[in-house]
Amino acid sequence: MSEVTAIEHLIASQRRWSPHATGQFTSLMHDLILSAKIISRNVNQAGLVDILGSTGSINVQGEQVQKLDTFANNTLVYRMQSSGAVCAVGSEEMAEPFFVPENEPHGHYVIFFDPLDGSSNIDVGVSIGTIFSIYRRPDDENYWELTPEALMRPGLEQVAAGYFLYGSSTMLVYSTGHGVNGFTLDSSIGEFLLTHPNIQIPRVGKYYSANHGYYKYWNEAAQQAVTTFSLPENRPPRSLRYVGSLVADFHRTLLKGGLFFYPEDSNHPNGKLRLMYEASPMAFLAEQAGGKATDGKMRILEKVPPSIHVRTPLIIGSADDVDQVMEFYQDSGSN
Ligand code: P6P
Repeated sequence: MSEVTAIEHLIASQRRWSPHATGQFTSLMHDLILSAKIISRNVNQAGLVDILGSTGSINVQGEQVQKLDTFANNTLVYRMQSSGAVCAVGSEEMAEPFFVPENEPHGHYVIFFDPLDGSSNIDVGVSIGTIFSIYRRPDDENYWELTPEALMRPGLEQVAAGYFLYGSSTMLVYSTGHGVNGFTLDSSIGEFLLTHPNIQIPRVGKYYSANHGYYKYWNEAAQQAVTTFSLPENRPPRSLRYVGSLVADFHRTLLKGGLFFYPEDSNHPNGKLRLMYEASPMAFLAEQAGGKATDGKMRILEKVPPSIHVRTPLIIGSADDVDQVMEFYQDSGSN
């Protein structure tokens, strides 16, 4: 297979699906990819320079902010602001979205990201990642009337979504609504090359992924649903795989099939994962790859967020596995 870079693949895709593209999205993706290469470099050197550990500050989520979290967020905000393709940026690390001043170069895209998902794994060398979700600016909003509320749109309206995975290799997996493609960073030339064209998630997988430590906090439907994977009556049990980084757990689910399961519990009544920059982008990818994503009551992509940091339960992965879990939610009447 000839070497195809991520930008070459994007331009070819636009020729087919978006012939009137202005180049703004290409510019955005170029600067997003550059940001990820910079973050990847620092993640891979983290053990060698004094960048491990916490800054000592607490973010809007009430979580310890790791030094790499701050670096990743600052890198992304700077590159997105200077791309000229973006009018607003929302981040897990920022209480409110950043709006590009009207007198600075700006474009019609809005981007939300979790700059370094899985940060609790940074110091122990486990895969972490950057998750992104891209919308077009609401057309009915004049630039000077852009407000955080105007940006709260359902995941169905995403124009693109994906993630960078900083693991055994650095990967980019994303979709613009025409299938899901994976690219692997070839550090010798500094390019992401197409390695996983047209990813399709198997209808049934070998694994399920959940934090069993919270079992006693789950409602009965969630407990029964997970038990059907761990203690099935008439077939071998599924293997449990749980990394604790959504990007790593979802990437395995996307490629190998299975179920990722983070339901609400008595400590997280609305779930733990954030809708705008974790669940929605992963749901966009899952559905583009033939999978499903729900909160136990409704399709993730149909949820209208009341605010940027709203949380949601997440049941995502192989279509048949998600359907099987939903049977327990429907039987229990908890949907
Ligand atoms: P728990 C990481 O902090 C994260 O936001 C996701 O990446 C991950 O899937 C989840 O939280 C892990 O949560 O409660 O199992 O540690």
